[in-house]
Amino acid sequence: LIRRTLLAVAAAATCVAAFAPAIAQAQDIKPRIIRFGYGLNEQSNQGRAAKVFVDEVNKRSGGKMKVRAIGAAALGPDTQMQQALIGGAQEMMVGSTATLVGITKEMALWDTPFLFNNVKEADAVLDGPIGQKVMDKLQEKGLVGLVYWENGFRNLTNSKRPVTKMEDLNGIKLRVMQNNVYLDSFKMLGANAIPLPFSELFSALETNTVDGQENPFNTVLSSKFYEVQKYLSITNHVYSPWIVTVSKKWWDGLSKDEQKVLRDAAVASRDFERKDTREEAAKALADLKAKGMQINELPAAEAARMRDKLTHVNAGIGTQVGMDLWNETQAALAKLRSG
Ligand code: TF8
Repeated sequence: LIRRTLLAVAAAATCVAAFAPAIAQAQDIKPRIIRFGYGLNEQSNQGRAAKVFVDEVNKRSGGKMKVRAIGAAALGPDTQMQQALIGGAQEMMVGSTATLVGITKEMALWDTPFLFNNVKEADAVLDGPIGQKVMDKLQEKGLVGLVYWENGFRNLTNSKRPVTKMEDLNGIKLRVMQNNVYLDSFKMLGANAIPLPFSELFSALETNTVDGQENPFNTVLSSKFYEVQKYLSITNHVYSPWIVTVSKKWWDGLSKDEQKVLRDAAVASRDFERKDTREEAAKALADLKAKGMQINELPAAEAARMRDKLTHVNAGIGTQVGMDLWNETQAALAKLRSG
């Protein structure tokens, strides 16, 4: 009897082992085509991370879920893609949080000048409860946020003159993102701020429709702005996140397993993207110099003057995002800074 039981147990074990792969494959995953739009070109940090997302989704879904990454704003600028996601005409995208402010006002939190002192603070807040809370606000508007990628600290370029003090911005036609905080901030500094979608920026610079723009070093490099901009002034005036979003209409029709594939792949893409972006940013200044850009830092006193001036927009941001969220963020940062 004992022998028979043992045999049965052994047989059962073999059975389980034999069926284990079948069980894993029995995840509820259907063949899916996912259009994933983005605004920069394929050779940018955004493009490289999009490729990682494609591979991760492929791997994690056993090849059933196929992401078509479509860059260079071929599906439209950020704001147009956001509407396509909300309406269910496009599945996914990555873009600036700043262009989402018109849809979800809490996103303006990330536009606060000098909010983060370094990327460690940015990661902690974006990946923590505050970042999640802001991301969850998208759901009421028909979007599901998955992760934040790093766009990076923004710096100023223009074709007129080195900006070494606030007054140098007077009369400079400066393209800003389509967002009231950016508009107010640069008006406050004396620039002639003009909102434009990113997809129109290169030609606007080339034709002198605008004189300058502000973006992280990585983008100045990958979008070849050095071809049409002579001066780069290191201002680090704000840390800019990107956010990976999904059409809620489409997301709600996915199985739990399919949603998990996308979530896990998004996290993997984020970890790659931040590392890649930081490595590129560390070398970018030397590259931009080699391309002929004239680079200047701001004297500490002038940087402080600009910073002071910019803090005038903070009260408005607090009201816009809600004082609870604003205070919670300030408290979280104070805690991070106290070590
Ligand atoms: C900008 C942003 C861009 C994003 C991107 C196209 O200046 O920094 O990186 O909008 O999604 O518009």
